[in-house]
Amino acid sequence: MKTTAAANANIAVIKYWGRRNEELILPNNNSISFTMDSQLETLTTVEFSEKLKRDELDIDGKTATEKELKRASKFLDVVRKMAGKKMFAKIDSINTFPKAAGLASSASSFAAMAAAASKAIGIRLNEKELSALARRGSGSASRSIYGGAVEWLAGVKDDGSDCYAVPLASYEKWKDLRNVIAITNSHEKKVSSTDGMKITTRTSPLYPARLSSVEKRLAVVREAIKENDFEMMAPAIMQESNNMHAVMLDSTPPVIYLNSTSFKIIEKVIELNDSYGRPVAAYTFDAGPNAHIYTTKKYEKEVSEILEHMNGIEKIMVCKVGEGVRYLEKHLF
Ligand code: 2P0
Repeated sequence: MKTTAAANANIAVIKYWGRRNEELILPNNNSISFTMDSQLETLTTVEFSEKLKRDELDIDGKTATEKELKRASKFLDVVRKMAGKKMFAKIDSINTFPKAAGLASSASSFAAMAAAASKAIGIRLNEKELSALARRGSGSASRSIYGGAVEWLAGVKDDGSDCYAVPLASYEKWKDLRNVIAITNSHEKKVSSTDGMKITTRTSPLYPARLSSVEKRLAVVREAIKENDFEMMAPAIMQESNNMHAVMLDSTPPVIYLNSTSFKIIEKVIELNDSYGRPVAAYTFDAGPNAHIYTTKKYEKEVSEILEHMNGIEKIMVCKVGEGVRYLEKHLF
């Protein structure tokens, strides 16, 4: 059966950086994100067929590279094993935003692919099972199954059976939250997250300190999400981004994703918060130089205007919090 699913990217406020199991993609710590609205969306159609000799993948209207196809096939092998079937699949996937620009397209891609492929092959999964399946494609994809605020539980079991995401708050509860995104470089990143994480966990002397300090920030953000309190979580969001980029820089070779514009944006957000005497905005950066400035509806315009006056920014987008994975009637082929 041909099946189409849509999923949105998520932007973490407490980050996943480092795995305890590479093959099963089990992280070293819990992470928390907000799922974005459909400006950062992936649509994916999957159809399994006895007639195909291998998996076929098109991304954004073009035949995927061998590397992309290999990664998708490896993921589909997990789905085939779960279903006890051997058929190959035809997949079409489109993104509404640039691939691998640090906008977490692998999260929306594998969340959509997990939903479409599992249904297309005939297996029924609940949300936790779907989240655990999406995780096998890309760790952060486990979080894009749900809308609103989401926590991915690292779990403790070796087989990963307690490693999946759970919803923390609906998107209605956080409807006034905004992510003002400043694209400072839309080119594909040089070091993949997978490689960057390995370098950090193997070589950074500061990494163990990150793992012990992240628990405190997780607790603060969890509480703030429950209380719907932006000011409570804003300092923890910025500390968390700084901490992750600090252990990246502490690695050998250093893993550097931020550029000079990213640092200028950090300074501007600090100045803005100082001018109010309280945090009205919080920056966070993923494995890329693009800034995600979380703020509330009230300060969205002010944050955008500050960015509009800066050099080195290619594009500004304002995202709201969005919904989780969903199935669509209309197919891409
Ligand atoms: C996160 N990132 O929690 C962290 C923060 C980037 C920095 O999850 O396998 O997309 O390379 O596609 O899951 C990016 O890693 O990993 C990520 P790969 P993934 O959002």
